[in-house]
Amino acid sequence: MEEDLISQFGAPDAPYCNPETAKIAIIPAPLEYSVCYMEGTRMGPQAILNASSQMELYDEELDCCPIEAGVYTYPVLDYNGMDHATALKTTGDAVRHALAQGQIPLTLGGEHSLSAPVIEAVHAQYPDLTVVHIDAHGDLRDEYEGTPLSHASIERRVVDMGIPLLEIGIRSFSPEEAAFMKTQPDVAIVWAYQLAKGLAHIPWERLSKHTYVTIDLDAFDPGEMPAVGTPEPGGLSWYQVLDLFQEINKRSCIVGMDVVELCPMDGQTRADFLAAKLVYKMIGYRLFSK
Ligand SMILES: [Mn+2]
Repeated sequence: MEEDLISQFGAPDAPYCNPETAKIAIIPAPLEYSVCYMEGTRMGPQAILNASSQMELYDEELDCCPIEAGVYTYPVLDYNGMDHATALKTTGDAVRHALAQGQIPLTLGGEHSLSAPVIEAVHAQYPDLTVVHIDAHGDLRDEYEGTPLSHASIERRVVDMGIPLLEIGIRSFSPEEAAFMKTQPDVAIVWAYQLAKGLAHIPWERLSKHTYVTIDLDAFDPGEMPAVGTPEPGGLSWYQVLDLFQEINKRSCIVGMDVVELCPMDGQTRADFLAAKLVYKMIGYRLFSK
C-alpha cells in the first residue's frame, strides 16, 4: 500500500491553507547534492509534511490553533535534472516569490546548502538582517570537498554576504574554522558545552531588528533526533531549542526560517514527528507569543 503524500503542512481545512491569506509560506526543498555521511535528506521535506498530519493543531502553551493564522505549503520543489547551483537558485526564487506575497518563508530541507540562497533573498528585503544558526557544526569552511556550495560552508557564505552571525549549539568545528572565526568580529559562537554546563552567555545584543533563524536538526542531541546525516553527541534538548527560539522571537522580528537536514530513517518516525512539531512550534511562537 502506498503512503498518502500530505501536500499541506498540518493537513488543515481549506481556509487555513489558502495562499491568498496565509501568513506563513512553507517551502519544501528536497535538496541533496553535497551530503557526505548518510544519504536521504531529499526525503526530509515530505517526511515532515506526512508527520505533520498526525499533530494536534491546538497549542496548549499559546492557547490557540496557530494554523488558523494561515499556513500555505508550496508544491515540493522539483530539482530534477538540475545541477546544484541551479537548484539553489530555484530555491531562492521560491522564497522571493513568497516574500513578494507578504508571507514569512519557512523552508524545509533538504541539505543545509539551501539556506544560502534563501538568506540572500530575505537579506535583499531586510538589509539589517542577523542570522541565528542553531547547529552542531559551524559550517564556516570556505569550501568542502571542492565546492563552496557545500552544506559545510553555508555560514561562510552568510559571512561573505556581510551578514552578522550568531551560532548556537556548536560542537564540531575544524581548525580552519577556528582560525577564521577569530578574525571575524561579526561572528559569535555559543558552544554546546557552555549551554550544557550552564556557562553560556548568549550575546543577544548582537541581534538586529530583523532575524533569520536556521535550525539544522543535528543541533538536537542524537538521542532525541537520530535521523540526521551527521549526528554529534552532546546536543540540545527539545525545550532548550524552543527556549532559544522564543528568546530570539522576543528580542527581534523573525522574517525567515528554515529547518534542515532531516534524513528519514526506517523505524524512526519519532524523528520526522519532532521535526514537524518543531516547525509548528516555531510558527506558533512567531505569530502568537509575546
Ligand atoms: Mn549540522
